[in-house]
Amino acid sequence: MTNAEVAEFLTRVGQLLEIRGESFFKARAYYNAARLIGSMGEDINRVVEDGKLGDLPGFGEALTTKVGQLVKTGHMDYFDQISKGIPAGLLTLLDVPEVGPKKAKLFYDKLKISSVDELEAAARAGKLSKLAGMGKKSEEKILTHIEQYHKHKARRLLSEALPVAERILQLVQGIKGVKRASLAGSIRRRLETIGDIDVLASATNGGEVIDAFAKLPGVTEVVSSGATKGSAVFAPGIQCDLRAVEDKSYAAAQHYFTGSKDHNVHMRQLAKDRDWKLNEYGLFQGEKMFPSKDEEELFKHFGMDWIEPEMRENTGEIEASLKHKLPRLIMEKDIKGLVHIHSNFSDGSLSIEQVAAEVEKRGYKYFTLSDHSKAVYVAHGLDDERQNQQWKELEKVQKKHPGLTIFKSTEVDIKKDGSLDFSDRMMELFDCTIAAVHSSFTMSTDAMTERVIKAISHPFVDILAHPTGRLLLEREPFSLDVEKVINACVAHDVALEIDGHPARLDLDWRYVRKAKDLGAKFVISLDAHSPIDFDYLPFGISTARKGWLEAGDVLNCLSAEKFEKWLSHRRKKKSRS
Ligand code: DGT
Ligand code: CA
Ligand code: CA
Repeated sequence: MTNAEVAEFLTRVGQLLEIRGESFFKARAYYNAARLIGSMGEDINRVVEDGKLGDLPGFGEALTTKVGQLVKTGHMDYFDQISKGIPAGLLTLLDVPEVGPKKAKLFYDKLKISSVDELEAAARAGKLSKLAGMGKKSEEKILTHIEQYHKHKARRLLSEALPVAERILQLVQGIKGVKRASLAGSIRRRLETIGDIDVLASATNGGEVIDAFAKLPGVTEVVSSGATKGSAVFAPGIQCDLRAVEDKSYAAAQHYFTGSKDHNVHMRQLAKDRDWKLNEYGLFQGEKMFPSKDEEELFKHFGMDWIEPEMRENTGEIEASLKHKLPRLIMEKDIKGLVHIHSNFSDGSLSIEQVAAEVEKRGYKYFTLSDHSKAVYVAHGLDDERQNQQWKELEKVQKKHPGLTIFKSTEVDIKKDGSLDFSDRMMELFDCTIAAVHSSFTMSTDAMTERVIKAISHPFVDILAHPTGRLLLEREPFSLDVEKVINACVAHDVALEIDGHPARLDLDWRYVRKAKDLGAKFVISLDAHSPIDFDYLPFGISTARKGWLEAGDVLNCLSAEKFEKWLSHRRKKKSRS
């Protein structure tokens, strides 16, 4: 199990205890353990193997035994014990946004509700509003949240699905008779959310490969199993389709099953225009098959360059490939410095020294230390005094790391009226300011757009962070005229952030593409709060790649000197005006 999977499981244990009406303190031990394991840098399997589980803060003997069993076997007796007598459906209520264990328990105790459908029916019948602590407003809210739940329940974050997919791919590659195997579908295109995982394999014994697939470790349910196609659910509840093809069809099948569907439709039309036929078995002229050893050769038959999977969304990549004008997409190794890192001065878990060590260990040359400002009090945002303390500490750490440049930065809150959470005098003292909306999300489009543009127009704002405020599968973006905001960023030479946190990936790649065309600059950030967040870079990168970005579009591909020059250049220019 990954740290994230263990964390999710332990959160469930805590929620179950609360539903059972146990004391909150008991549940809290599991929530704390979940948070700790979910955010720590060490692999939990390693910690268990090394017998160090009991050394973790808050881990007494009982918790150590239970979590140890979970990590070793994927199973926890205690969970089975406490979930006895609780309908499985009751736990799914917790997947509805803002329905916590307390409310779930209330709905179950008073109305015997144990499924989302029953909850919806009760809300529609006006029964929820009559419960203690509920009202018409909260009932309406629940209905909106149920709508969201239906929309999202079938999908997973890329970050959740990708490790599972990579593990499955490895296992498939090990199945006897498999010659080649690869990921396909949305996961290969690195879409931000994944419906199901698609894997392709070539083999002469397709049926046997599918049989073996259905028996792989991690399979919790076999959905279907045939001669060329199998479907199974893998822990933690992600479905995977495996197709087995003959090796001579591998290139065409890989292309077909990677999609997107719209890209495929367009490619098939190109084939038709030439009186050819393209499908998952190959490219044909009459009965004759054009041999293609790999996708590159398949594209070559059309006079095209190979198209990166991330770009296959039918947004012009086919035309660009025909003209040999595809961009050279940015890669992880192009990134020279890390942007938007929190420390324990606000809501990060690492000290500035630990952040510096982490950044250096990973081979980057600089980072921006961007803690929250005071308005974000839940995140212990900094006022002037604490900001000054943070700077002092930063300078100490900077002296100890001469090879690293630490930029004095802030994630300054954009207040409701578009003003910023630091005075102009303070704003000027930062090397790099990142402005972001953290509250009052429900404003009209016009008001929100005006608010954000006012912030962008501030003479000392460098970067607009997570521009639309979305949380994937959880919170819709706020209502914003994104194109207007992009234009304002271009006009004021403010960079747009691609927040690499896999639950954000904000700016969305569809807008990234538009912003690039409008002449915007970007940073790819981590929005890191803990060591594990330093692994988020691939997600920011794939968002940038899906938006066709090249290294030259992204400011943190610059050397520390050039990045600094970009920042100071705007400071001089703006303080003069
Ligand atoms: P997902 O799973 O919803 O995140 O998205 P995909 O793109 O992985 O979709 P999926 O799993 O239904 O199908 C995998 C690929 O198979 C898809 O990207 C393209 C191809 N494909 C599926 N159905 C069709 C179809 O009706 N026509 C064409 N041309 N291709 C299809
Ligand atoms: Ca899929
Ligand atoms: Ca599929």
